Amino acid sequence: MILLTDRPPQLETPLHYFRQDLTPNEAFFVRWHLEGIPASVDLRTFRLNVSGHVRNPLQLSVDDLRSQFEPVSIIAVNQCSGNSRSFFEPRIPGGQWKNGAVGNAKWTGVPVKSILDRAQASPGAVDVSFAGLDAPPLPSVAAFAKALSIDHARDGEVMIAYAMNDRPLPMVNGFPLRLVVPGWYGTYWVKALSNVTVLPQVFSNFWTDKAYRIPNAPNGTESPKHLATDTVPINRFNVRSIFVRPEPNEIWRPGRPNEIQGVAFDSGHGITRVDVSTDGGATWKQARLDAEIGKYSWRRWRANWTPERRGQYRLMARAANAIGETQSAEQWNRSGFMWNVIERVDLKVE
Ligand SMILES: Nc1nc2c(c(=O)[nH]1)N[C@H]1C(S)=C(S)[C@@H](COP(=O)(O)O)O[C@H]1N2
Ligand SMILES: [Mo]
Repeated sequence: MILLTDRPPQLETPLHYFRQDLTPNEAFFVRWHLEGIPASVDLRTFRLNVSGHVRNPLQLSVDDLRSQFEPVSIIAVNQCSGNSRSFFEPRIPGGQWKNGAVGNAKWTGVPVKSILDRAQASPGAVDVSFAGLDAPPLPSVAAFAKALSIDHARDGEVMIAYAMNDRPLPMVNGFPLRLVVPGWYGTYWVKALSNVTVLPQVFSNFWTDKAYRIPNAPNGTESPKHLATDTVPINRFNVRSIFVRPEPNEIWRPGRPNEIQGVAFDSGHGITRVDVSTDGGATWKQARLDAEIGKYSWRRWRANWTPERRGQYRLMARAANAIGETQSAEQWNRSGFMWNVIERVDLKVE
């Protein structure tokens, strides 16, 4: 793993792990906001509390979740809003992620809908908030919590996961429970989830009102000289691809056949096409797509290429989805969120 900060821990996944469709638990990226993260959880006493605007408040153990509800599994990409932040120009403060603040895993758990049905959320419910076990260092710092609209929380896909790739969640990825919000940025995927609160009004805290907002403009873009005044909470993934091979500054040999490889994903419409250029964008050809393994999973793409001559090459990749959305030519916002500029990687042939 690539260490960005140690308190709180922020760890980036090295690219070579993306040669597998599912990112191994041991190598999954790690992002926390607050230093006071849980280091152990006693399952004998741990309870998930479901309360607020409900007729039947619940306290559920992890065993209750495993034994009393029908499990569901989904393969889904979890990506940090700030993935690839280091590529923005002008540069943006904050975690200088390259492309590894993302991973694809099989999540197993219980739909939030089933839990809200059992808790009998009252009519008039507006939002559902989700909070975890991590604690702020000072009373003046807001505890980490996020919220979804009641309709989103009840869509049957948003789930409380107790397993990742068929194993318990790693401690740093939210043991024993985390929220999974398919197609939405990682900030909503609350880890070490302990409190679900149904609210009769719109949820509001630092993490929704001040942080994790994007310009209310196409692709969340604004100009450094004219910052947007109208902003909205970050939400669904845009379309993007990532080069898996070659890796930056890899050296390939002239005359030798090679496979260029990458992954692409969006918020669930499905990747339908990826185009690749080996000459800095002058010409493009269509990549082959591997079979889709889930609409919220990433999809692998490949292109054969035999570099003829020695030299420096710029490879580019541009993914498109089923509703015709594609990657941007340029993009900037003050937080360094939602990077989806047409991917590029430089490689030497010698
Ligand atoms: N409790 C809690 N959950 C959290 C966070 C946090 O700081 N505390 N960070 C969020 C952010 S911004 C991201 S990108 C994802 C990262 O998930 P991972 O560490 O499992 O990769 O967790 C989310 N869930
Ligand atoms: Mo994030």
